[in-house]
Amino acid sequence: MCTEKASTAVPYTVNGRVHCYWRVGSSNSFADSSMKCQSSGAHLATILTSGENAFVLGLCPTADPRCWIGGTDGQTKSSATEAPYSWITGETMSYLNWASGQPEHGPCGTGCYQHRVAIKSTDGKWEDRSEDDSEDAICEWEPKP
Ligand SMILES: [Ca+2]
Repeated sequence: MCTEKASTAVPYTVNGRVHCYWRVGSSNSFADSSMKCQSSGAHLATILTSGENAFVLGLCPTADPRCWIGGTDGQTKSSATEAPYSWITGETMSYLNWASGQPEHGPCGTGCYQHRVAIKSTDGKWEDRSEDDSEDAICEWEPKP
């Protein structure tokens, strides 16, 4: 079922329903990664449980420092405002797995602040990063029952 969206897609069951996940490689900005997922009818992965976090972590190669997931505070990089984080699907960010001291909103250069969420390949903890960072990304698709 999952491979109808991507040849490498693999299933994981969240709250009783199978979701499909795959990695988009070649390193892209958050926006480009998000568009790549959307072009397959998917979205950047949203993580609701520790089990789902561990599964997504398993798809992020340890050769990379981190992979994009679908968390954002909705601010652009020039904004110093720290807004509440949520998932791009509108799902509430209830399960949290921030790395120590994160999110700290950067900085990422002059007038640049971090507002997008990536999962660290080493330990599965989350960091906020600049929207322009080049990272692999994890897409998620929820098939209709
Ligand atoms: Ca950060």
